[in-house]
Amino acid sequence: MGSEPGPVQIITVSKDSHSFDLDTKALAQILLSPRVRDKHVVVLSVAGAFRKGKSFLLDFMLRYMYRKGDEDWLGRDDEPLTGFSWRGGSEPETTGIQLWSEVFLVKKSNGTEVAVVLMDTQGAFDDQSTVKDCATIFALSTMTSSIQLYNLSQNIQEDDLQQLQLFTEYGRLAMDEIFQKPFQSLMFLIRDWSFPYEYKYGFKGGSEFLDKRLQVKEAQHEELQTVREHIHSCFTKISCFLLPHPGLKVATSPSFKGQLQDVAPEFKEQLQSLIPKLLDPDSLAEKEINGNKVTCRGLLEFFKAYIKIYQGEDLPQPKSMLLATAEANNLAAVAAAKDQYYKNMEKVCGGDLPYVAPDSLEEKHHFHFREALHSFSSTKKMGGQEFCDRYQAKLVKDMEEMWQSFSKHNESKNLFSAFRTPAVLFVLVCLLYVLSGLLIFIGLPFFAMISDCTLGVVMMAMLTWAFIRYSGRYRNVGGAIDQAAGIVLEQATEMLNKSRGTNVGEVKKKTS
Ligand SMILES: Nc1nc2c(ncn2[C@@H]2O[C@H](COP(=O)(O)OP(=O)(O)OP(=O)(O)O)[C@@H](O)[C@H]2O)c(=O)[nH]1
Ligand SMILES: [Mg+2]
Repeated sequence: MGSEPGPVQIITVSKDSHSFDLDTKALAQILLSPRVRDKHVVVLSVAGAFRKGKSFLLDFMLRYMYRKGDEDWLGRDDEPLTGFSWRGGSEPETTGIQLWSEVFLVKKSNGTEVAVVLMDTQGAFDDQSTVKDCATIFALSTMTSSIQLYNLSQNIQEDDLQQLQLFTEYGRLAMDEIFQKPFQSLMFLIRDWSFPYEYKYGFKGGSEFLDKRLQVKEAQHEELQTVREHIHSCFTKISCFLLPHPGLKVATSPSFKGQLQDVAPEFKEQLQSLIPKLLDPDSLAEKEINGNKVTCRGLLEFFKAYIKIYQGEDLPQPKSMLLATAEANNLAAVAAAKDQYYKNMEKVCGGDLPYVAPDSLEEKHHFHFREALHSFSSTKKMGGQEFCDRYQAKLVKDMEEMWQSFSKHNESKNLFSAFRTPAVLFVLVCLLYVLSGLLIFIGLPFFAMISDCTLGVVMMAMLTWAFIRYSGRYRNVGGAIDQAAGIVLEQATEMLNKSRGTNVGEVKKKTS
C-alpha cells in the first residue's frame, strides 16, 4: 500500500438520514491486495457501548501484531498509544466501522497462513444514533467477523444480554439460508472488573462467571431463559475475560496519552495474558459462512451483499423498548376492539342469520361501533395520547371496512336482490311475447319477428344465467348479464318515475 498504515473508514453512518454507506473502493484496497486476497481471513471486531475503551484496547492489539517477537511488545513506559483513534472525554469518537489498513499474515502451526483483519466499531447508545443505527453496526460487525468482542463495563447486566439478543436477531434476519449457528466466536470482555475475590481476572474467572450468568435454569422466568437460549443458539463459541480497572489516570486524566507508566500494573499484566491468547495463531478462527471458510476476496463480496440488505426496506425496524411495547399494546387493544365489534355484528347479521332491514342493521352497527371504540379508549395503553390516536384511526378504518362487508353480505341475503336478474328477464320475456302478438295483430309481421328474435336472446340469457349460478363457472359472463338486467331495471324505473312525475305535474297544474 506504500503509505503508513492507519484506520480506514469502510462504513459511514449519515447523522441526518441515518443511512449506511460502504466505501467499496477503500475496502477493496485492503482486501484485494495481492498479498492477502486469496488467504482465508480472520476478522476480529470489538463492539459495545460508546466510551468504554474499545479503540484503546485495539491499539494494544496492533502493538502486539507489530512487535510479536518482542518480549516487551506492550511498549515503553512513556510511549503514547497510537493506532485507531481513541481519546478521553464524554463525547463519542469512533463512527461507523473502521478497519486497520494493514492485513496481518499469521502462520498457524499446521503451516497454513491466514490474513488477520482488525475491526473497530462505533460505540452503541450515544446521543446521535437510533436503535436501528446501533443494531445495524453491531449486526454488520458480528456478521462479518469471526471473533466478536462484546466490550462491557463492570458486569454483565440483563439489559446487555437483551441488547445482544436484539442486535444478533437483527443480524440473523438479514442472513438467509442459515444451516448452522449464524455467528462464530463471541467474547464478553468485562472492563473494570471489581470483584476479583469472587471471580479471578482473566479467562478462567471469566469462564466461571459466564457459566453462572448464562446458565438456563428450570426455575427461571421464561423471559430470562429465552435470552440465554438465543445467545447460545447464535454463536458457536462463547467466552469471557475479566479485565481489571486500568487506574484513575487512564480513566480520568485529560493529559493521558496512553503511556504505560500511568496504567495500573494489574491491567498491564492482564493485557499481557489477554492479547497473546486472543491473537495466538492457532486460536484465530477463520471466518466461515455456512461452514465454508472465506477468503479476503470473498469477504468483500459479503460486505457488499450485507450492506445492501441494510440499505433496503425489507427488514423490520428495530425500535426502542418503550416504542415496541407501546406498539404491541396498542395493536392488541385494536385487535380486541375489532373482535368485539365483529362478534356483536355476527350475532345480528352473521352467517346463516336471515336478512335484516338495512335501517335496523345500521342502527346496530352504530351502537356496536361506539361500544368497540369505547372499549379501545378505556384499555390502558402506553405511548401517550397522540400515539394512541393513530391506532384509534386505524381501528375506525378497519371497522368501517368490516361494516361494508357486513352490509353487503346482508344485502345478498335479500331474496329479491338474489332473483332480480331472472325476474327482470322473465318480465322482459312476457312483455316481448305480448308485443309480438300485438304486432301480428296490427299487421306488422316484420317487427313481430324482430321482437321474437329479441325474446329468444333474452331466453338464452336467462338459461345462461341459471347455468352460471348453478355451476359457478364463467362468472364474468354472469356479471355482464346481471349488469345488463340492472341497466334495464334502472331505465324502466326511471321511465316509470318520469311518467309518474309528469302525471303528478299535470294533476298539480290542473288543481292550481
Ligand atoms: N474505566 C476505564 N477506562 C478505560 C479503559 N480503557 C480505556 N479507557 C479510557 O476510556 C476512554 C475512551 O476510550 P476509547 O478507546 O476512545 O473508547 P471507545 O469505546 O472506543 O469510545 P467510542 O469510540 O466513542 O465508542 C479513554 O479515556 C481511555 O483512556 C478501561 O478499561 N476502563
Ligand atoms: Mg472508539
